[in-house]
Amino acid sequence: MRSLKKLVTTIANSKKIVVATHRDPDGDGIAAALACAHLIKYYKHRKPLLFCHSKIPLRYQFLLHDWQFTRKVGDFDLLVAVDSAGISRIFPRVNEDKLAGKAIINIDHHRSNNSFGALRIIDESASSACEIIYFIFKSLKIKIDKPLAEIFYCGIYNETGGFIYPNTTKEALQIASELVGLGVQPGSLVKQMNTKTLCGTKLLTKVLGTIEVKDGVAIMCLFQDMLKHSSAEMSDSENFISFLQAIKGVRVSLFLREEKNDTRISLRSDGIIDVDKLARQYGGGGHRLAAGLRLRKDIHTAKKEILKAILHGIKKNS
Ligand SMILES: [Mn+2]
Repeated sequence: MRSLKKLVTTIANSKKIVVATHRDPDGDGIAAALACAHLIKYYKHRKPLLFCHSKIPLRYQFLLHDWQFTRKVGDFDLLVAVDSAGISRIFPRVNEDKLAGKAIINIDHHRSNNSFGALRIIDESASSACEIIYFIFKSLKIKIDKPLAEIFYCGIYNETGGFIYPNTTKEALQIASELVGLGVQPGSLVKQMNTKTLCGTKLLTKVLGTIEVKDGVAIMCLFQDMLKHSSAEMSDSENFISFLQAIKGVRVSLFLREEKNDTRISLRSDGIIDVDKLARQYGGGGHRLAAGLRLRKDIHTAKKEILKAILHGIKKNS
């Protein structure tokens, strides 16, 4: 409760506010930023700036209505960071001087959160960043209208993989039910969110062609030329990894994406290894069963290195 009072006074005392989510944003990160922007607009009667280093994927753009994210921040005195375990997840090439003297509010649900910022509202047991912000709205008794209810629903739906991941808690389902009570129509909302482009679907067929399964580990790669040949975008591949973890006998999934200067790696586990711990050894992080990292190495070297670490972890734990 004390942190909520501080949250409200910090917002009230700030002039230029930026709400930021992590790069390569997922539905929870985008929705959490939008929900926070609504909260700030409620108190300040004007819109804060919304920042994301990456482009917002097409399938989430319907949530924006008259909001937009910018990829440049000017001067500000308050940064509200959501769904981000560290500042470097928001600003990849951060200049610490730029943040000196600024107020920072850190709202997150990642265990790997490195506790940046003067005010931290971090709850590892929350299903999603959206769940934390939903409870902030409830505690402050701020009315949630239908567009905002849709934002919360999409965030929680996305982070729980459509209410199937282990973070699908009683609270998550209860909030979802309350949101439906506020007018959310899950069927049409989820249809909008799950819409795929033809290019994205063609990309999927190419990426699925690379699947290998070895000793309970499924591996899949996305190469730059696949993007070119299918005219798809990297963000079209956000949920591709779910195909790996669904394969019978697979305990850990490794999805590697070749980017311009590095390799982006997503990991999933059934619990046999803690992929958050593994990712953290390489500067990444996330959750015990789902995490990610980037390696400044080519995709083939990255694959060898991470696969070795996974197999080592499995051997140690079995
Ligand atoms: Mn999240």
